[in-house]
Amino acid sequence: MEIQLAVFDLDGVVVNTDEFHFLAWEQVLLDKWGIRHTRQAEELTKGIPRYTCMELLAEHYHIDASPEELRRVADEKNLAYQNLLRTRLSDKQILSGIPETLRLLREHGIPTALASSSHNAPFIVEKLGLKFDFCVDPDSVAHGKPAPDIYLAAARRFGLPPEACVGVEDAASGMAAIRGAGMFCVGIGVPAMGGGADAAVSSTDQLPGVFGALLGLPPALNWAAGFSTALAAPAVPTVGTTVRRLSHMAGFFGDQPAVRALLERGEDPVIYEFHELAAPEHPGDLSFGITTLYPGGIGGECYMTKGHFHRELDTGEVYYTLRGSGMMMTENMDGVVRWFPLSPGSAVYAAKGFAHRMVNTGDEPLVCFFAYRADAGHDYRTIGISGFRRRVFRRGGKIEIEAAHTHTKEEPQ
Ligand code: PAN
Ligand code: ZN
Repeated sequence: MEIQLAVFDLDGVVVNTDEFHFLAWEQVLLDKWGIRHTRQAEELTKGIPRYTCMELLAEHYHIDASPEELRRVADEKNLAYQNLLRTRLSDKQILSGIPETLRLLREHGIPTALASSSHNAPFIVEKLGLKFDFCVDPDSVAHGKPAPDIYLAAARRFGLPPEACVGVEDAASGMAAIRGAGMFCVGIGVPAMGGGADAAVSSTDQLPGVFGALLGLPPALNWAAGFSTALAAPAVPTVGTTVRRLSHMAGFFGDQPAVRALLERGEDPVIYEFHELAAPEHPGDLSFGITTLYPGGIGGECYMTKGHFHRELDTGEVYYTLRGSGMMMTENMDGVVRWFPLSPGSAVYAAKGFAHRMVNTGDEPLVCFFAYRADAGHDYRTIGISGFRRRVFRRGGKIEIEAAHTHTKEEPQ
């Protein structure tokens, strides 16, 4: 799909004011009926309009009150909630990944709308300085969620068909509203895992990645949030990022005049970058990360990683391709050459004893996840001196693998 509008629910998607709702109910239930509100009972109220909440709580706590009285107390709860919003709302309530998501959409000229059933929504976003292009007035639509009305109203405001819009929700009723409207549904959390969403994520910090993919951008990985580890040490995993430009690997490409010409012109393109968990260098640990190798070539030779043997020669490595197309070129000390295609969804095993390098033969970034024994170490020298026995070219859209003239060892018989 080509995304033209992003529509967000508020609570649980953009902000989390659950604690304020809890405190407000706690206060009115105690003042009015001397009831001690529990977290368990609060669960009944999530994502539900306040009068219905009050009815559910009255049933739960066996409250004997007239419908009018219940409505009055529900209104009092709302006043208590608004008071908390006025006095205690801060950046802390903004969910992680939201500012980045809104910035990303703004940078790409995609308008944003808020589709919240809450009348407090405009106040909340205004106070937090969050910018949305439009906020649907819940009173302007005939039916609340799970009816699609509020999402359809957002699309109509921008004159867009629902198929060009993406909706984001954390509750089942909201996801039903998005799907009913015919929009692409991004679901957050457990309710989204049941198959009700077109894209399901476990938390909002994955939203920049989802929208990045919808915008056709290469995966931008949030390493701090993307690694879940239970390492003994370091307790907090550190992630190392390495960027290799042409100047870091000038001698690796066959066409040396072309390399020199580029560098002399002041052009020093990024060839690849990788992010890796700094796991303890212990044989029982695994190091893992992601490499992004950009598309391009020097004198027809495709961009590639430097490539290396592992210092502990007897250690293998797994590569899993997430995006792009290319190949894994490998060779061992005896000159046995093996190469494997890399395409999304395929896993490649670089066997122990084989030097390995990624080569991007396509038009988009080649992104691979890798994992290897954390104490394996990297020996760039051995293969760096002799060079790989094969070079990969792309000429006129055709991929050609050639024996390297510059290779200093004898070809195998
Ligand atoms: C990978 C590579 C990464 C970068 O993590 O280190 O793709 O390639 P070079 O190390 O050849 O520059 C790996 O194979 N680790 O063992
Ligand atoms: Zn390796």
